[in-house]
Amino acid sequence: MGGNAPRRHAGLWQLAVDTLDGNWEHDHTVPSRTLYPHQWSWDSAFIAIGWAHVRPDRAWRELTSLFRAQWLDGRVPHIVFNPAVSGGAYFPGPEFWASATVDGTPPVATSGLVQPPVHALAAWHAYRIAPSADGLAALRRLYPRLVAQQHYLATRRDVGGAGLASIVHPWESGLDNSPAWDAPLAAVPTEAAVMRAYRRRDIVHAAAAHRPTDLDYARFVAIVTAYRAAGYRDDGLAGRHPFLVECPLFNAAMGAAEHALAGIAGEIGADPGPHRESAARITAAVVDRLYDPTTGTFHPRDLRTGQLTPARTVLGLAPLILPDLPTRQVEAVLVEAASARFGLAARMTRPLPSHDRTAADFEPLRYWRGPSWMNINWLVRQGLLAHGHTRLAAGLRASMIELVGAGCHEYFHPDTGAGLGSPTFGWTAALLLDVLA
Ligand code: 2M8
Repeated sequence: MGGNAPRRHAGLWQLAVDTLDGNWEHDHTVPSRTLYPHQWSWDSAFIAIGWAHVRPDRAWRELTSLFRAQWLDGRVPHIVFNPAVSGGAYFPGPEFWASATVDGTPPVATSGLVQPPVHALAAWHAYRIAPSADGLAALRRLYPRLVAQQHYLATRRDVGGAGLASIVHPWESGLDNSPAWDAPLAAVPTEAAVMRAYRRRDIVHAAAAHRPTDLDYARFVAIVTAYRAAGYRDDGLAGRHPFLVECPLFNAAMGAAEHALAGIAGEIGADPGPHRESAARITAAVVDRLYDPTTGTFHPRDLRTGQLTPARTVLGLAPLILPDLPTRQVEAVLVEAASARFGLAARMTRPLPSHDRTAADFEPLRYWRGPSWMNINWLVRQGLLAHGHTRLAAGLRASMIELVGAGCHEYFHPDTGAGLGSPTFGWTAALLLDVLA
């Protein structure tokens, strides 16, 4: 496998290609053979971007296989289970989700949750990396499915009624145990949360101190149990569901998806107009609902209390990926990003951490509570480029390349750069290719 390896980083490029190749599994790429041996939704989107640089055919197969598992209501499940992998290899496995018992689900077993809708963005990005007749045909096939995904989120998940999608589980944010979820999670009934009739598999493969806690898992399981008991239906969520939050990253992804869909629509001869209008509405709602002028950053809104959650996590920077974010918010987010909390600079040693470095609950080793992750840094870099901040984008890029020098780890110690979690992680490899190219 060759690809357009930039000479200066030929070794790193090859490492990333080998990592992706090692994780390739007939029609998708696993995030990690040990920790995550199935297909994950937003992982596949990021991974498709990497494949576009070296094997565009795989980029399209990756997205196509994911969308083949789309539910009739338009939701794209966050896990598509590989029937060839033992059900016990990952918890919670297919039996726990029991998707086959629900109407409108695909023949393959899936979870019932979603993840940030970065797929249109990824498909459009992948196509521009590797435009071709096959790519165009893939875009045509994907377009109605991407539209259905957006429709599901914009309608059934608009629990707050203000034009934003709610997530019904921290897993839907992709930042599972972020301090952003501490406040809403604390309200999840603990009685249900402490019953543990299951065995975690993650801590067989990764250090328990680098993963969510047992209490986090108990609550994660309790929330899925509630959603599953209602057949994963979304009507009446406000009256019965224990976790309902409007997340800035999730909704920024939803807005960015409309911008990407406008691009795709233009390319395939569909009408981009409605996508531009939806994008403008989502951006306005993100600003209106999730921006806090007193902190100068974005926060998740907990629909159960109506309040913004207090933690200043990296989620707050994500709306930068909205190309039509007003200048006032762009400037405010840049101040937040450049502060001691996150350390963005034209010359920076380490990429952005996942949580405010100055916070008392900053944990440099624990998953989404401090460590640096390539996908979030990639998204922020895209946002910087979209708003013309090329020097900051270059600084961030250099720090990302330096970070992954030690290997395509899942996440990294935000100070030492030591690799954490899976050592051969899909989206780290894929997004490294994108920033190197
Ligand atoms: C992590 O989440 C899964 C649950 O979905 C887990 O911890 O088992 C998160 O980092 C998530 O963002 C990611 O998509 C997934 C697979 O890489 O792992």
